[in-house]
Amino acid sequence: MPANLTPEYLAAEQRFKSAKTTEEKLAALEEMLATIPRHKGTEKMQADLKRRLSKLRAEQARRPQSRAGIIHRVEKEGAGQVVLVGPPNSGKSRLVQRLTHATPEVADYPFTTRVPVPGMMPFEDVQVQLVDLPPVHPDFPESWLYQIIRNADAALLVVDLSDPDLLEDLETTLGQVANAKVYLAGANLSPGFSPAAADVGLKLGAPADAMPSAPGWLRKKTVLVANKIDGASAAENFEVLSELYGARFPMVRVSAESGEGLDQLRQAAFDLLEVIRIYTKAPGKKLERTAPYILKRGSHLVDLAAHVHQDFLTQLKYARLWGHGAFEGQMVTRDHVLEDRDVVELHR
Ligand SMILES: Nc1nc2c(ncn2[C@@H]2O[C@H](COP(=O)(O)OP(=O)(O)OP(=O)(O)O)[C@@H](O)[C@H]2O)c(=O)[nH]1
Ligand SMILES: [Mg+2]
Repeated sequence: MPANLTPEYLAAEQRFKSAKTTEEKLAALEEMLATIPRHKGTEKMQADLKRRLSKLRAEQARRPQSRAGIIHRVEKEGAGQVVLVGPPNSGKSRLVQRLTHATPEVADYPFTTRVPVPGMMPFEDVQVQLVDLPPVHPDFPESWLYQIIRNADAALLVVDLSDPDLLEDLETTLGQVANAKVYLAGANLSPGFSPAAADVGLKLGAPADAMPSAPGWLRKKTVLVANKIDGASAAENFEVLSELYGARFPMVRVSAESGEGLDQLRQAAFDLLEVIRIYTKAPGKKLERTAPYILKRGSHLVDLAAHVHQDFLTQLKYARLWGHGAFEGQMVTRDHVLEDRDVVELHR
């Protein structure tokens, strides 16, 4: 079976080959594992990646930390990991404080946050992991910050609408992530991409063009979060911002302070992940939508089967489906494309 490796995977592999430090190797391997297509044809490769990862991690743990300084990383949890990226003082920590149970420090001066602070954001029946980060700015030149951004599933780019230097600060942030070969943009150009943000009526970024085509670049799906709409000159600044960046990013307007726009932000963060929630049911049992499996959008019945139990991969005969565009309990086969909130009864 052909492995059908994605451009993301190949770029990560390229970075692994040119990596010099253990940290760079680890980050590249993690990305390879995250982006390798999950099917039978890649099982050996997946296992091999995991082996190399655990060997490197062990090596790293044995080394004294003093020389390289402390490296931070954040294990993924829940339906997916969304990092908050932005200039100093834009309200990233306040947002994470409002949306999760985490308690990052919030202060009215820049460079408050020095380490990543993850928190789980409840959204309907799942949890999305938000990660508060230090500001993306030349004065905080820690390479682990960019590794965390590269490794995340998606990003919220948070700016301060009351900041007189809003545009300059935003460009500085974009320049910094570009140095790390990360291109933040709303739309994904891969075939079959269905614009997530359209679900919530967001203005969708036109497919942006500007990502350099040089090897090693990584596109990170991003929503531009215009924070502090309660602040001075916010309305005018938002106008300017949407004119300049509306084609590149879907945008949401929020106030972490008043809470305005936060529901839309929750929806946008979930949509960015491009996942679907699938519920299983045992034959003869009641239909309930609890404890969903999380799968990539576009997944097939067989992907769910593999998630539920390895045995189903070979033994699955058919399934019954309750959900979109199907009549109740319709029989479907391995190639059936699942949709968000489908309920599936597996038979072998
Ligand atoms: N008026 C107003 N103030 C806000 C809002 N969101 C955050 N702030 C204030 O802006 C300041 C900075 O907020 P933080 O959350 O610490 O900003 P940050 O982006 O985490 O800053 P760094 O950690 O330095 O990168 C604090 O004084 C917050 O209370 C908002 O929506 N409206
Ligand atoms: Mg902060």
